[in-house]
Amino acid sequence: MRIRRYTGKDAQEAMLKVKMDLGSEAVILSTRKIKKKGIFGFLKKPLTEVLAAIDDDYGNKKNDKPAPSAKIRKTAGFYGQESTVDSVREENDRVSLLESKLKQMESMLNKIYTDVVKEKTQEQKEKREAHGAADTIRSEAVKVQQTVSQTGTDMYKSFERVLAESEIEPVIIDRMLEKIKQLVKNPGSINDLFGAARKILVNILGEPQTISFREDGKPTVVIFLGPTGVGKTTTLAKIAADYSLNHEKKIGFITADTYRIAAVEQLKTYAEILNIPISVIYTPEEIKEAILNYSDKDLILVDTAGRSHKNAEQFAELKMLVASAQADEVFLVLSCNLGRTACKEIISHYGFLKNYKLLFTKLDEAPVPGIILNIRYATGKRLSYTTAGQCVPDDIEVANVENIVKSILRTS
Ligand SMILES: Nc1nc2c(ncn2[C@@H]2O[C@H](COP(=O)(O)OP(=O)(O)O)[C@@H](O)[C@H]2O)c(=O)[nH]1
Ligand SMILES: [Mg+2]
Repeated sequence: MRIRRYTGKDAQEAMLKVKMDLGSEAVILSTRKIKKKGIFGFLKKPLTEVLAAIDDDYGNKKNDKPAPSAKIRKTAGFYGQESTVDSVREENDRVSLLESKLKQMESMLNKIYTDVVKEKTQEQKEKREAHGAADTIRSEAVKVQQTVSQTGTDMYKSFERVLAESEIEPVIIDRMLEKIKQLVKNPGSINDLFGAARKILVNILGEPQTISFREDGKPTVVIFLGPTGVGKTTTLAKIAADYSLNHEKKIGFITADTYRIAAVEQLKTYAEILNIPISVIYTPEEIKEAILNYSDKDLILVDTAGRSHKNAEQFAELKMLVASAQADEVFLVLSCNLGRTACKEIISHYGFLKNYKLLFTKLDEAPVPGIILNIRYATGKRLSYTTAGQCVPDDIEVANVENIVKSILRTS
């Protein structure tokens, strides 16, 4: 058995020394407080002295039960003959050790408590600050949202105004807005609306179609209908010039417009210039024979009088002519400078036509081409050509949907 004495500023420090020196199997025989020796010793804090022992054979006795771990043992019996005074002293030492441990624990607890309280206060402070910040962010977000929706509303209003100024029918504007809202969930700017509108308009206007030629070798008969003065005769001459000069088609003219002498003369002039034969018919029945006479032609273009759709007798005659002609293609010629109401009336009067293509003239005179969209939307009929000037043969083209859309949206 080895017995050693260890001192420390407190029991903990002395115990640590025991453990380091003798290992954890050491047995604590006693602990006590001691005053340092010397003149000033009494002024200093007392030290703790620990008396510890370890069995010398401990490491060799493999089969022995391991010694109990370091702990404070009642000293009586270990030291053999101990006096009662010693026992009391040891008891006092133990009490003071426990007291010091308790104090340590108390101060540790106090420290933990202070730390916890401090942390809690800090946490609460941070929470309050975070709440404050969240409130600020929330109110800012509400403001931004309001601004965005306000801007969004303004955006749609401005956009709607552009369409209305292009004289688009309100029903079409509503449908477009509906569709745009489906396509563009969060418009960043009015350009997003225009982008979507462009696609919708291109879709509504559809692919234009020109004359579809018969493939059975027989001439393709095309009849031009529409109100007076819209440009039927001029347009017919433009188309004839294109097909005869650029596509080498053999063409024949038939005119049913004998209402005005000048009208016949007008077409005759173009016929002479273009070297195209012309037949003048005075009754609807005559058209069959006139068509038969052109059986060697590729294309027969039939001009009609600008019958007023308001004059029932004149209009009945026009219907008879259409029925008699059995044309392969009917072009309803409308001028872009017609008003919206006039257009609606015309469309409803020409509703007797089974199939026809839309041909718009005077794009150059129309401040807005909304009529093209309105009529295409109302009738569902194909666009064909558009004309933009009096010049024969130049001022005609296959309807350019992209340009029409640009004009409607006033974008370049
Ligand atoms: N500005 C302009 N005038 C046109 C256009 N097409 C025809 N016109 C003119 O409109 C007037 C009537 O044309 P016309 O062919 O006689 O019409 P119709 O009565 O329907 O046969 C004429 O003075 C034409 O020169 C066009 O695209 N633009
Ligand atoms: Mg005419």
